[in-house]
Amino acid sequence: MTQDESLSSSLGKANITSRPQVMGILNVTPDSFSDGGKFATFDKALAQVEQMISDGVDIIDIGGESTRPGAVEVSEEDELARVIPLLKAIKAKFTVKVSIDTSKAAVMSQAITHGADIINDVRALQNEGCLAVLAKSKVPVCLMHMQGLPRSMQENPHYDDVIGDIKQFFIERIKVCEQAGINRERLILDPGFGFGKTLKQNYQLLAQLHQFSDLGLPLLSGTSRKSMIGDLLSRNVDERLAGSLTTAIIAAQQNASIIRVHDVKETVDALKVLSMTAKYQY
Ligand code: PT1
Repeated sequence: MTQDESLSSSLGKANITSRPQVMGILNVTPDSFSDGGKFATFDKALAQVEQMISDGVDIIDIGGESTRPGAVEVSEEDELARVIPLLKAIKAKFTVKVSIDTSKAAVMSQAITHGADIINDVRALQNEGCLAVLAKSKVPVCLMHMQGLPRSMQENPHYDDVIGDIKQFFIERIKVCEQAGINRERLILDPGFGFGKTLKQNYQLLAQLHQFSDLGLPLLSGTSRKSMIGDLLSRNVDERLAGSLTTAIIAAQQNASIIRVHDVKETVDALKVLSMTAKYQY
């Protein structure tokens, strides 16, 4: 492993000369917003994982509950049935890191038992029992900011100061985690693009992502194919690649450690070009 590779493979150390980790999205929800449920079946999901690995993915993010605007919650039983067998199969077949996108304590618990490398929670461990499950483990956890809940979060987002309010939320959640016995060193922060934010607020957050760096924790950025791109450009979900790559680069330039994307191959290429160029900037 080269020095750059070893740097970029350790969470939190990413900077503009060691490119961020690419997290590839694997939706196993029948209503997933941009794959239209294409990978809803088990074999297709595994084929998708294999493709993402050959495209250079660092982490596979498995989600069994859609959290896009308007989505409704799924039962624990359904979510477990979608996520756990797939996690087991991926762990048995590949060596890639796996993140589980869930807000349910029971899913977190079983995921950790079956080798999940990261827990990714859009509700930042605020649901019953989540803090306790994480406290018993050693896995890193992503705390995402959301205003409201998926079903209605886009109805009327409001902030006094979008950056300041989200930073305050992070400070409070970090404190709660530490008090529950989850070390600060395990935490990853995500401002939650599209989760109760207007178009303008999403772009303010993207432009000011570096403002969260002083919390001293790795940042995750997830903008891939979202409305903030589609609404700005008047593009359907399958026409948002250029916009998505641009947001990935903007996040990477501000030291994001993990970029969550649908288009792994294209994002890895873009980030390699950024990284090569950054070596010669001073
Ligand atoms: C995210 C994220 C996620 N996004 C993390 N996990 C989704 N850590 C699922 C739209 O505006 O950003 N970070 N898990 C997907 N959610 C959305 C939200 C999908 C908004 C689409 C939109 O189009």
